[in-house]
Amino acid sequence: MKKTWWKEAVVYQVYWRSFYDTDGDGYGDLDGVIQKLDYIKELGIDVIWLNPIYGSPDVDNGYDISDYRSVMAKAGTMETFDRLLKKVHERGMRLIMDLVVNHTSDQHPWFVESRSSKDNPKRDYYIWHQEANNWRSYFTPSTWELDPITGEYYFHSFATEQPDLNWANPKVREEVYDMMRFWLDKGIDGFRMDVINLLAKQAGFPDAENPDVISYLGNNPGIHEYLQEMHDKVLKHYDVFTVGEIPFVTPEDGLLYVGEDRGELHTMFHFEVCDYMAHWDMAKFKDIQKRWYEGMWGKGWNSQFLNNHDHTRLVTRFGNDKEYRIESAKLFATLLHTLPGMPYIYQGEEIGMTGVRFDSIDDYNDIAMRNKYKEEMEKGRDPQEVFESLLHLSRDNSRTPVQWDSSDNAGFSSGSPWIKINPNYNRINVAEALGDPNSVFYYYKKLIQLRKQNEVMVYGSYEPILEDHQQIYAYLRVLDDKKWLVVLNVSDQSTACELPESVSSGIKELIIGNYEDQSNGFNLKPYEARVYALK
Ligand code: TEU
Repeated sequence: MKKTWWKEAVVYQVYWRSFYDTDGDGYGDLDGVIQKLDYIKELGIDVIWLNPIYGSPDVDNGYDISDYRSVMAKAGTMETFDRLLKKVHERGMRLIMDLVVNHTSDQHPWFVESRSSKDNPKRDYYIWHQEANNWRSYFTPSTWELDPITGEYYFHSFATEQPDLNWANPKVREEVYDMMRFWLDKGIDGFRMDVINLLAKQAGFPDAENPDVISYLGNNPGIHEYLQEMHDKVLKHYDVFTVGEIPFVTPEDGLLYVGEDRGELHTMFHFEVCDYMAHWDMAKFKDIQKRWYEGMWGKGWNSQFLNNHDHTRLVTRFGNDKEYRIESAKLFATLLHTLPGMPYIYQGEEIGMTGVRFDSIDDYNDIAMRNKYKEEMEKGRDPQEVFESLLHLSRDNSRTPVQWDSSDNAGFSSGSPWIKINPNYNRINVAEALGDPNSVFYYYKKLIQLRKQNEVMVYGSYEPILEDHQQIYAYLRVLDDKKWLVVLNVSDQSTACELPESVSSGIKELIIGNYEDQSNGFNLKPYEARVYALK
């Protein structure tokens, strides 16, 4: 197994607009990230993933880019960014940026030109058809929008304000590669690549048998050639790290993107958990982990995340954010850091922040949710029923501002926050966590330290035990003479855990646990997590 710095790294995702506001406009900003770098360093983070900061009308919170070589005013200036990058490096951390090149904003000059006439030189920077097929987009009932200027339809995998770039056009590819060099030459350490497996489109755009299963948007012929060209023309010339956001794949497909001999990406996120497990499903989760381990281990590198800016906070979605918020937050932290693959921590996860539930659709900002609400309302459905059906998975659930302390606006902003703050900020906040040696924060910090001190957590094999148990998730991690046992009671009930004699007889010492007392043997308390070193 090739050992590398990035395989050993822990990544912290900064959704800057909800991180820390220094100018009182109600949005977080890059100066705010600078001011909190020591906090991130204290946690033990190696890599910061910064969500898009580029010029944008902000229809999809920065994922609709109108100027790839600028910083949107809400975030700051290019000078602020340069200072941020310098200070990240001064602290021995790395910074990766969000690369969003499947689509641009409809305000991007390329699109403004492309739509202006059928014979504009940039017409083929985007995808124009005379007829629409039956495909759905992520955010709208159709992937096609009729443009009145030329009477043709343009293609968009997401919102109508996010027209897809035409990657079949070599001029588009060269424009993107040139932009990537602009940021890499500034010294960034790599990219998180937004829906990077959508770049290639199905030849001929045939109607789908079932347009509601939108996997036709991804993994089409040509995608690997694009990524190998990107690697060959840009990425291999820099010491960088790349993680692809890759929905709709099996481990075998995934390996084609991150196989160590592929010359494409270093690692990836799949979405089998966060796009398809609305609630915790032990059997499904164990199956996912087993398939991805067996499919990729020793050939490619996987990533592990349980929430991000698109998926509601893990303690609300998979844990218990009421009676067992602390315990379940620590349990899932243990899971995240002891499974094979790179752990990604989403801002606020390290203090056990919970998913928010607002009272009205007007409190929600997310274009995905607002579009879906509108679409369902147009079918004549009951407004309250539609609203409630969208609450659990709304992306805004995890986008509320980081709760720094119990002062006004949770210490996030002196202005009016762009989105409401979770009302529980007075008891769940960073200041409280830093003042409590038993907080979720220090538990994450210890797990991260353990990863740095014990290669078995990174390079150890993954050997599940008690595979049919519905409450207990247990597995071994083995590297050379190091053997660790992870035992997790993913339930709100005390659960007896009968370990195989060959395992229980080998227990040497407790490495970390989320309860003080382990005196009741293997009758695990609600959401109890334990990691042991075995002889
Ligand atoms: O997300 C793509 C994607 O897979 C998400 O649509 C996710 O599956 C879905 O939102 C689950 O609710 C990326 C970005 O992370 C997202 O914020 C952007 O809106 C999207 O691409 C378009 O750029």
